[in-house]
Amino acid sequence: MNTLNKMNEQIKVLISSSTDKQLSSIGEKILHGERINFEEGVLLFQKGSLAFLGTLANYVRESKHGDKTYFNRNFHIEPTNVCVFSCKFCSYSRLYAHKEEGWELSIEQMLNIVRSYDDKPVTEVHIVGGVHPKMNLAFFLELLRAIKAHRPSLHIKGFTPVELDYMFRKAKVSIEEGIRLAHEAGLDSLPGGGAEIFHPEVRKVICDDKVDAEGWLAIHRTAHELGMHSNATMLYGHIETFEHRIDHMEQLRKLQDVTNGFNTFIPLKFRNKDNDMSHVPESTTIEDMKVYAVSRLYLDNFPHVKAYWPMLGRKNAQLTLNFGVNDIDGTIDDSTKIYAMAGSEEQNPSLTTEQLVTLIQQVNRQPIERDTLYNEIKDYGKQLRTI
Ligand code: V47
Ligand code: SF4
Repeated sequence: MNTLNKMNEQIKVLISSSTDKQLSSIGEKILHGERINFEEGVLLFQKGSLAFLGTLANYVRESKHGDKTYFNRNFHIEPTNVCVFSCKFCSYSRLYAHKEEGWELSIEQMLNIVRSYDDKPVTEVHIVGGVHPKMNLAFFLELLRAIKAHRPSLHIKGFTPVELDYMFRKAKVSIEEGIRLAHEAGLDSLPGGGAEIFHPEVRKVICDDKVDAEGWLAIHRTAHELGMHSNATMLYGHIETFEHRIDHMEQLRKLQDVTNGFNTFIPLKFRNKDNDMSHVPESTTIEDMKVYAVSRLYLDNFPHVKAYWPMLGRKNAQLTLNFGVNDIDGTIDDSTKIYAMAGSEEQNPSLTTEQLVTLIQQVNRQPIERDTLYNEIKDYGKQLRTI
């Protein structure tokens, strides 16, 4: 009996032993590849045990990817931590009014970061930061062109709709025109940030002044229509309800049905250090695993679910690989400040390729180095070995 058939049998036992008819019926649907609806998504959060959710999510994960677990070699550039917005959960930014406390990198300084990777086999640069009025569309178009001129094969994944919406409005260009200009200058794809929780009840409290759900989705839709891919995140574990989480995923699932442009969904655990929401307790590891599992089950049209290990920590990232996750981000070679500053255990979030490969093999999965678009670069096999 192959592994999937074995799991299929296990799930049938799990379903038949469940005394909850609604959960059993959701389990049957998932086993038959049927889509679950809003109410069923909420019910999974309300009633699904860790074992129930984990078994189902792992079944979906292994049906889609087997043991394959992707990572890529990337580095980050954070142009500035000065920001005109004031998200309550943000430990990273310095308000524009106190800009002298923050940093601002020039194009030359950012190019120097790119140059410092000249002899390294990185495939992606991830550019994301605060929203600084001086760093406008023209500034970033110049940066994109300069990076591409220096290293044409480097995939540039950059700018959230928060940054893009601000720079497009300031430059008085439409979303379509703005994305087209950025794409022509070298922007290859969009990262998933800025989504937080789409529902206005939550946005009003935690990030009232930045782009709303409609704007976020419109920018990703436009990028997809122009042939670009993107990711989506969800900041969970603060004031949101189960309904808010499923509403967030529902909006993403609907857009993906139309464009098929999303690669990866990345749940981001809220960390409470040094921000205006420090009084809000952080989610438990059990809740974290449930969020990954329900994400895998609800977002049936997303190819990948990613755990961002610098935020979760290495051990918990390993655990997620049994709860629907098939990607654990990159070997990030720089000090990504946003999470260290928000209280992540990973104060120095850097893993060599060898360490990342071992991390994946230790939990009996198969590490695959990928590029941003999930083309496979190297298969390391399941065997734990020295490389
Ligand atoms: O949108 C900010 C989050 C995001 C906190 O696309 C926080 O591959 C937790 O989106 N606790 C930006 N999270 C980073 C991001 C991302 C990261 C890795 C990979 C990709 C990708 C995208 O960081 C923000 C916000 O949701 N964030 N503060 C905090 N205190
Ligand atoms: Fe600015 Fe982003 Fe921080 Fe919000 S999360 S304050 S938009 S840097």
